[in-house]
Amino acid sequence: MDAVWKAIQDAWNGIIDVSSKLVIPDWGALVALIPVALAALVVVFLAWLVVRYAAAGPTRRGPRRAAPTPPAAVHMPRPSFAPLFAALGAFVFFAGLVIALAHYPHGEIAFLLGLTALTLTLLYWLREAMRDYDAIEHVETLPALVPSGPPPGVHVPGPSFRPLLVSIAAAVLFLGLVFGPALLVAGAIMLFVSLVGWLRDAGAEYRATEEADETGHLPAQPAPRYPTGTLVTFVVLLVVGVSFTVGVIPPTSGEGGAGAPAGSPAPGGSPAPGGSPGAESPIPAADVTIVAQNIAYDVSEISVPAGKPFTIAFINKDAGVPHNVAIHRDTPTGPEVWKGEIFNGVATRVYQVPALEAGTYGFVCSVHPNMTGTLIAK
Ligand SMILES: [Cu+2]
Repeated sequence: MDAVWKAIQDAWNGIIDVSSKLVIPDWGALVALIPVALAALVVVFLAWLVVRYAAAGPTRRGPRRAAPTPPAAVHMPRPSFAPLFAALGAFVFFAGLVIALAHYPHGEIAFLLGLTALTLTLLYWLREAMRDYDAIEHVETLPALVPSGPPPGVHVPGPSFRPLLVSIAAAVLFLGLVFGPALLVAGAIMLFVSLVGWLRDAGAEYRATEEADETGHLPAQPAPRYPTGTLVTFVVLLVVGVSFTVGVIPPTSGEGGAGAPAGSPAPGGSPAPGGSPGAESPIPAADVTIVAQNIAYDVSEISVPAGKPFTIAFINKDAGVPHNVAIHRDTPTGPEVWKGEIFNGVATRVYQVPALEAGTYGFVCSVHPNMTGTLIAK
């Protein structure tokens, strides 16, 4: 009788299992199907287009267009395969580069072949262009296209180096965002200097325009002096910023006085020299390692040394799901002793945990109370 009951239960569980797959879709798999669906959509659209085009009557195809004739004095290059060849050459070049990098250090031949192909196609284009050039009827004068000045009543600001200076400053500022605070500060000072200068220029220009309202005469803006002083200042700032960023100044074993503000950019700017080979390892060195996957820890019990600080390498393998490790007295529901930072997967943190008295603790995810384990300090 029990066996029959068991069979019925199994069958029912099977039905639930299958229906749950229909009711609760696997979103990951569905998302992965989106490109396929898009490709199918494109194919259907193209097929529809071909059918419609084939069915369209001749009148709907538009009148035949006359071959374009360029206006006088305009030279059109003759049709040429050179751009197509050059594109192919560029493709071969980049393919060679990729292959060479993939087989480093043995793939130079692919790179050289690609380079040769690109060079040959570009030379072919050059020859075509020179033939074109030789075929041109040379004209001595070109029509004047550039007007000598603005129309009357229109004021045009004078030439200025300010936009160039502001661009340089902004570039340094953005480099600072990437490489560290020293360059950021240099860029900010540069930006401030160039913007204040621009403001001054604009003020002077505005006053001149106002004066012109009364005198009826607006003097042309003089050509600006070369901003030698500003550029020298920029170079000095850039050199100082770069030196701080790469750690040239202050000397690493230098006096403590200058170390505090400058110490921070140096480690951020360049990775620790000794750490690069070991840093590749996916599991960082720590006293204990805990993995979270599918909203569960991989261990149910861990042991740590009592009475001294220790480290937990916590690997969150659930993409986009927040987890952490918190330590509670006695059991996972006891009073909280210590709480690690909550962070989204996939990511790894090494927690620095302060010393615990010997005894039994529970560890738990602050986000998912069902993720628990036992921690023994001894
Ligand atoms: Cu969790």
